[in-house]
Amino acid sequence: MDEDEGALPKKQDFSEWYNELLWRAEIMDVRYPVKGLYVWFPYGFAIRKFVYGRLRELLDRDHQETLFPLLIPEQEFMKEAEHIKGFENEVYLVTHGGTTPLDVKLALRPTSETAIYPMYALWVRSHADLPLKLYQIVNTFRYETKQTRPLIRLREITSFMESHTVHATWDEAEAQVEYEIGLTREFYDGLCIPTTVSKRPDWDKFPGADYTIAVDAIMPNGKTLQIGTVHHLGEHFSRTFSIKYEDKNGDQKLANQTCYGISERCIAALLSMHGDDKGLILPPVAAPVQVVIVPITIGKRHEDVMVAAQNLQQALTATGFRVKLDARDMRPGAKYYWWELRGVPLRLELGPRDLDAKKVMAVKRTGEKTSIDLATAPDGVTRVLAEITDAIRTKAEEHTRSHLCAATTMDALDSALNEGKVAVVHWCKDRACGDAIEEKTTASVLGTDVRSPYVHDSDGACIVCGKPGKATLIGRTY
Ligand code: A5A
Ligand code: ZN
Repeated sequence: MDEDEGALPKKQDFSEWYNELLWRAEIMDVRYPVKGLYVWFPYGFAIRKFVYGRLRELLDRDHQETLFPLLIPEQEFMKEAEHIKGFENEVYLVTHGGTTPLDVKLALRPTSETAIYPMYALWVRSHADLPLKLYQIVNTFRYETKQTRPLIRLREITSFMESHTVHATWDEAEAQVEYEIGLTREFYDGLCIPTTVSKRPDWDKFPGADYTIAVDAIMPNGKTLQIGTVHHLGEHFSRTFSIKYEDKNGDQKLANQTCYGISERCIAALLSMHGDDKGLILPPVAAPVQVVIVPITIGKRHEDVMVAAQNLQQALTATGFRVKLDARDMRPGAKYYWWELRGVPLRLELGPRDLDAKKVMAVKRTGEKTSIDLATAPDGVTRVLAEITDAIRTKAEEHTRSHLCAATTMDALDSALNEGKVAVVHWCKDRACGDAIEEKTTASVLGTDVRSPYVHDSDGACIVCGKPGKATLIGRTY
């Protein structure tokens, strides 16, 4: 995998660019012989480690991590009516143990409500046991019928973070939903991924939820990707699974619940949002290699330069940076290409002349050069990495802002969508008007109650019927 493969497809040809990048930057191998299942290359898995490390850190503030079984008895799975309706066509069933047909068929979890909640029913006894907030990061299986794509639509979701909380009252669960939205936004903000948050229309909520708040990112081609969802489950599941607690007066009450999920789509968004025609661009927080040192050792001073490069690596590593010294016997240009493709935020070029000037040339993956004093290199690198993060964030924000626009007529909406934009319209929240929008545009009503620095949650006349409506996001989705 090097220059010989020719140039990467341009990012404007997003699908080809994405697929080729996953291969060349060694993120996923798509050759596994089961549809919708993919293999993490070690480099991709290293990115995953940093991204999910961050997610764990955020969750560990007030959740505890747990691990439930993969297999769910079919009859547990079949208890909650809406949940079944939503998932029955997507569930893989284990029917045999060896050659013996199973008395109780076992579902591979598509999500774990029906694995976790029967246990919650045993664990929750009194108000003193609440709130209960657990999460797990596991694989889940969904027999998806839409086109599968690596990191985006999987039949085995390998990195499903699901949180499941239990509360005394509906209002407390609602407060938890708000908290989790905040947490999701903080997570994505750390990855420099701008998001729009909105309340999904009723027909698109999670099966078994009172309501669903979704977090979307606008991908390079203007399609939206749902990169997280928070669900208020009300008493739907607590009634089905009998999750009850004794309140302070000694009365038995049904608990209220939330659940919340993020998958490796977060990595799809990370790679897609920031990359360019040369390859990945990783924000330093998510980069397995944050700094690569390339020694330029043409001529006689090979030894001097190598010693200085090693010292530099040591100083930076001791400060806590993830640093690679690329001493391979390759042309410097080929090394630049290699690390640019893999999204390393900062390259330090060190040659004899730099050494004499006691400086090192710093080349940002976001496209600027600057010089850093060798004597205070850790400070210099700290500063430059922060500038790189800012540049990545600013570019992503500009992309998102420029892909949002308002539309007040159906024709304007249609042409905005055809230009690859996400539109803000006013909608009265009637199903019939929502259907009209979706039929006319082949796009989706993403949601109302929009929270985004780029969109005002305003009132206006419904784009279909003219009755009072609310700001609503409309987009073509993955
Ligand atoms: N139990 C709740 C959390 C749940 O399952 N919610 S969910 O169905 O909405 O999934 C959570 C998130 O997982 C979605 O918002 C989406 O970002 C991601 N996701 C869902 N199906 C996926 C698939 N087939 N491949 C990759 N990610 C998926
Ligand atoms: Zn209407």
